[in-house]
Amino acid sequence: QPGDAVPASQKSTWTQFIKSIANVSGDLSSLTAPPFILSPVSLTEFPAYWCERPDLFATIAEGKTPEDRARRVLKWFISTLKGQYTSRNETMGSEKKPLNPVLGELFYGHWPDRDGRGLTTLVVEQVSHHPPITAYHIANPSRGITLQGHNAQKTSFSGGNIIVKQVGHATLTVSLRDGKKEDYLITLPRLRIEGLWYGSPYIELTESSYIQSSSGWLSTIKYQGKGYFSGKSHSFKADLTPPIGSGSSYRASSFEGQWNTTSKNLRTGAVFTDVTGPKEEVTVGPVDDQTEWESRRLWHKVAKGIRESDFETAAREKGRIENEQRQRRRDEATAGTTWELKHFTHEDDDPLYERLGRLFKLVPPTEDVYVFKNNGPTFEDA
Ligand code: CLR
Repeated sequence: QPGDAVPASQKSTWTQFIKSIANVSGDLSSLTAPPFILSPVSLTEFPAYWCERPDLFATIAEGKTPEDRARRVLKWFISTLKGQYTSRNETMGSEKKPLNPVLGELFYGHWPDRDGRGLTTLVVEQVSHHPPITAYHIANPSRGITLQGHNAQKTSFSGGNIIVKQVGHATLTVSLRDGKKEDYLITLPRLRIEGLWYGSPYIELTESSYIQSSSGWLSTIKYQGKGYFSGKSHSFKADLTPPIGSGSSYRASSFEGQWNTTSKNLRTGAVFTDVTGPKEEVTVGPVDDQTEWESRRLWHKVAKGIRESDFETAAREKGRIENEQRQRRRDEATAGTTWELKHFTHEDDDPLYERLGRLFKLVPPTEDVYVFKNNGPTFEDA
């Protein structure tokens, strides 16, 4: 039944919220949602999903050939999807509305070195508030692997579902033994948020995304949800294809399955991805040691309010943060200054994106980029 998962006292606000989504296109972040759908976690924490299987990230460097590495990048990428897109359903019962980060909000974390895989570090900064844009940098220096990217969303409403187009891209760089580098351009899938009427939203991925390597290997990933009569939810098929013009010495391979459970190599039947086992959440320093710009400290009282169903406190504290932000912007306007980013510099075009884009011609010719200043904190290897 419509509204089944909505607490009785919030049913009418939920209906109103759904209607307001239908009328607002572009940016949902500032819409006021009923309390039951609020998450105590800020969007600046989300880039951590990229590395919750740090071993898979680290072993990309162990690939012996361009094909081998491209396959490992694909395997790592597919293995992150469960965390990225279904973990809120698992921990909070449904997809929720994350806290809308403030400009300059920071999130730091790491995954400790274990069994020689090396330390992996994470630096996230909210680089724009309106529209919300989050930039991140993840690195495993001892393995020579770096992932960097930024994320924004364009939302629309269709057939009762929210459609989210992810704006932005990620690039992954692997340093090879001979001093050369191999680069990957990663584009992001489109999301469809279903189950809204029932008050229990969840994400399905649609259309396709790509992983384009400087070596010429290309992964094309097609996403599909449950069909009307058959098919399983969270399905994908990925084709890994050799460089154009490389002749018959290489052959393409295909992988198929569900990104939230397992998948296999279509030709050999061997297991490709298996995310049924535990993942490793990012390690974050205690709130008391954090600066006032760090996400968990900044949102501490709001998050506590949401967790304890004390929505009055949550709303009051959220209002306080938002007013403070508005005042800051006014002060900057009067002083004729602008907010300075701490860890990233914004550039209008991304030479790496352009170079990889030209190889395959699957993406628009240019996109902007947030370049990491290489000034992250020193992470204690716990
Ligand atoms: C952010 C980047 C991550 C992957 C990811 C997962 C879930 C997405 C989130 C991104 C962006 C914000 C998002 C969220 C799901 C719901 C939420 C689209 C793309 C919107 C703003 C909230 C809608 C409110 C309903 C749940 C009621 O790598």
